Amino acid sequence: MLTSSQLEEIRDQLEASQNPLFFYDNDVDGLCSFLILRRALDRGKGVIIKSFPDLKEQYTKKVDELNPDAIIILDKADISEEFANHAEQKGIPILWIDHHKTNTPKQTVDKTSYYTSHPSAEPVSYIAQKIFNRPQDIWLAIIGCIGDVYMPDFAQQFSQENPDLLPQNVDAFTALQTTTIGKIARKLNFGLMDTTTNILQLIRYLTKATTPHDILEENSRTKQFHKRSNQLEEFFQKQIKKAETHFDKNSPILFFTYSGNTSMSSEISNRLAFDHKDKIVIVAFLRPEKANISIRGKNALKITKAATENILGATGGGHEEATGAMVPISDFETFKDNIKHLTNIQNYSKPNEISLQ
Ligand SMILES: [Mn+2]
Repeated sequence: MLTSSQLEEIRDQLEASQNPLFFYDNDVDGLCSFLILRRALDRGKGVIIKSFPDLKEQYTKKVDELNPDAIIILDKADISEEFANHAEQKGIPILWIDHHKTNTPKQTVDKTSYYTSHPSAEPVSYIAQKIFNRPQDIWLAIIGCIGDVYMPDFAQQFSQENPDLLPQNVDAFTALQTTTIGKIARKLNFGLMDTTTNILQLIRYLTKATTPHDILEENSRTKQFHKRSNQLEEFFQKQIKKAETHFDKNSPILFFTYSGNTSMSSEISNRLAFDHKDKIVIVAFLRPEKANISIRGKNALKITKAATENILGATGGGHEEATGAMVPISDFETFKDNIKHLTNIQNYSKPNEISLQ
């Protein structure tokens, strides 16, 4: 975790900015980090980062358009050299707060004010909450943390006061899959898979919301959010059912592929990993061009690296037991073969019996 003096430095940089522009990752941890800082400062604009794996050059247009006096990047492992150079040329400082291992070259990182909680890797919504410590934002930090499968220290008191939302003494994984806070975290992830107009409406609402109940409440301003998240929840449940019926119970690896309009490999793999704690879970969303893959379980990061290193154009990374990867569809069979051959890492005695479905 960051030290208290690092948190103070961050707070000073944020408070010095009159017109901050936030770029944040396209998930509930990124979203909650942004909301916590935006609410504390009561100023600034936010842009969701949809490029992967890094914050790409295309976002310099937003910088030109909004002309901020500071750029804040939240929950993104990498930024492109072009983006960093553009900000440098315009004299705009970049404050970058993250919790992943970065692959960004040092010379680019050095153009920013970079703070990471890696390797302990507390989520960015946890860091954000620790910067201003506003009690009225604790619930947002808890949603962001549980969305990233992390139980923050301030959750205990929240649980005592709100056992209906987060029962006491559950671990983060259980909280994500079985509690109301976990349900809200997933709903927000689904809510972010919508059109820009609808997402903006959701974020405007969340900027003013005061409790988790405001998110659960159906009213004219949450109508579209509920419609979208319910629709995706239904798709999600269908995929879980399908995975369970296809799953070979003797295989140490649960391998599941699906397609459709929406990629939700992270959500699907989290649920499958929760229901099969002794397995490696690999979930791939197949697009015409590429596969979006989530891997969960012991050594997920090692598996991800080893399964993508000989594939040109493949990317992958994340945390020890939860990663994401992208593989060109033309190499998806190679990826599968790589997984089959990764038996040394896992110490499986019968490598040839691993069947991928
Ligand atoms: Mn994230």
